[in-house]
Amino acid sequence: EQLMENFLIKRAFLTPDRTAIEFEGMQFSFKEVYDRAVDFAGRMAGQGIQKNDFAAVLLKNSADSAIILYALQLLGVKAVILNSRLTANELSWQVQDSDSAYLIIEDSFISAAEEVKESCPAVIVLQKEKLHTLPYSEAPIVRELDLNDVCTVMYTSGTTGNPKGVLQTYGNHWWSAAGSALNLGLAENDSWLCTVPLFHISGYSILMRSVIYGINIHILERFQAREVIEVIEKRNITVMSVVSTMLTQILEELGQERLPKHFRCMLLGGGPAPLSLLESCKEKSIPVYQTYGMTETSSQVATLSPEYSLTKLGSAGKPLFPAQMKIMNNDEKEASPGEAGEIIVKGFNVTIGYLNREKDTQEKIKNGWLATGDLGYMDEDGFLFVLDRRSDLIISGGENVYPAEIEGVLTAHPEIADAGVIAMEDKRWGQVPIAFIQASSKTLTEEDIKTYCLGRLAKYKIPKNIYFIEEIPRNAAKKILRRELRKLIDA
Ligand code: S0N
Ligand code: AMP
Ligand code: MG
Ligand code: MG
Ligand code: MG
Repeated sequence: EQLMENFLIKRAFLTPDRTAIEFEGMQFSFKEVYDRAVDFAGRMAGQGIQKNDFAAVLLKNSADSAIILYALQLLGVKAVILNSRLTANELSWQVQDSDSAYLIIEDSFISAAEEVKESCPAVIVLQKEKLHTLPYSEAPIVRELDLNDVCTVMYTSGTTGNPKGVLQTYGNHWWSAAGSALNLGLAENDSWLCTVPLFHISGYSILMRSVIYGINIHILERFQAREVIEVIEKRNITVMSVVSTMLTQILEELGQERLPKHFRCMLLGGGPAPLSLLESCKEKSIPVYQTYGMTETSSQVATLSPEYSLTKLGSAGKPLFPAQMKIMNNDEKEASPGEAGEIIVKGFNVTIGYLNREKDTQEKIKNGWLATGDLGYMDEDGFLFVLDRRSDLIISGGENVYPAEIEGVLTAHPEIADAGVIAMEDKRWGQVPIAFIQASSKTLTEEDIKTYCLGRLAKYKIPKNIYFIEEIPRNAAKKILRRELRKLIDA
């Protein structure tokens, strides 16, 4: 046991009057956030939610969504945070896999929730906008939390195609926030702009930093470059988290303008950063901090410190204070400087494993070291350079796309004998998936395939181009030869 006072309770006690959340012209102090979270907790308790239950949440970015997420922490409920870009099929799978007893939704997602309920009839759906009208019951608030307890579950897929629930404990979030502050620094007037989704750790980690540091989080429902620039200026934003797609749009929108002096940190993560983008930011004096992190590390695990942002351009920095990192070469030995290999990480921000997946957990985490599957090297000074993503992973605008998952859906089509998916470079999204199809009928068209995918795959996973070929190249072990597929389009 490692007990600590509930983060929100502690924060509301320490700095009750500081602004905690800004959203659509409204401001909430930590005291107000706490009071509202207690109220939401009471309404949810009235519906039977209890400590240690799993509750799935399907929410948009808003102040109330953030407060509901805090309310679940007050109740000691494990929040299974769903990606709202997914289809009902994909959501149902995660609700079932996590055995969530509750599904808390944004009212506008009601039709998806109804579909989820068809495959998970026992799940109790609670609509966000109606929560405050439900009967209030005095909720047993978890005043003291155990850092080893699971706080959140976020799903990521893998090479097998089936998503796995990553367990994030209170301790993971605590140490992630601490490590970030020890590197980026902390100022009392900090205000962190959150336009990344709260359903990703990129967004959720900002919520945790807000209560742990006592700083304001400015939430936008969606990303829009012009609005972002105005908010940074008018609301005195000092820090913002972005993926490359967002930063590219901010740069375009800025044109000859500059970001104000009070803006001190553009935290860039979620995927590779093109050097040209980093160079343009340098020209425009945008203080970019490249970071490397993942759902399994509860956000950043390495970040470039400010003093190296120019001399080590392109590096994702050094491991944060509470984390360790090594590169393992093909002989499973620690690589020498400059030598490429798999990035492995260890630390209090690293997940304890995958929900109900003992075997996957043991394969990925050995003696506390998590094998990321990503490739990189460290230079003589210990700076990390990420070379390539974990096996086959495609990153589109910060969303992960797994070829195996798409191939599974495609080959289930009666007129598709075999399918292979690879990435194609894309100006807006960085990468997008494209598919090669070995059809078993002569009448199957590109349109048929895209329509078929629509109900089964989130939009960002639907192959942008479809190529019909005679046969999908596979090796003796039946593994798809993606390099051969790539040659077909490069030719
Ligand atoms: C890039 C975003 C904002 C684009 O969304 P936008 O512009 O709002 O699109 P919509 O209006 O919703 O839709 C318009 C059309 O575009 C399609 N679409 C939307 N998103 C994508 C996409 N990503 N790829 C492909 N297509 C997309 C829609 O389907 C729609 O299509 P049509 O018109 O056909 O209907 C948005 O995608 C976004 O928010 N991306 C970022 C997600 C994110 O945060 N990822 C990071 C995940 N990783 C982590 O959390 C770990 C790393 C981490 O923690 C971190 C990351 C970044 C910064 C800091 C950290 C940290 O360590 O703290
Ligand atoms: P997710 O947990 O969905 O955010 O995915 C994390 C993955 O994004 C990592 O395992 C990497 O493959 C990739 N990634 C994150 N940061 C970087 C970076 N700085 N450079 C290249 N790839 C990155
Ligand atoms: Mg948009
Ligand atoms: Mg990702
Ligand atoms: Mg088939």
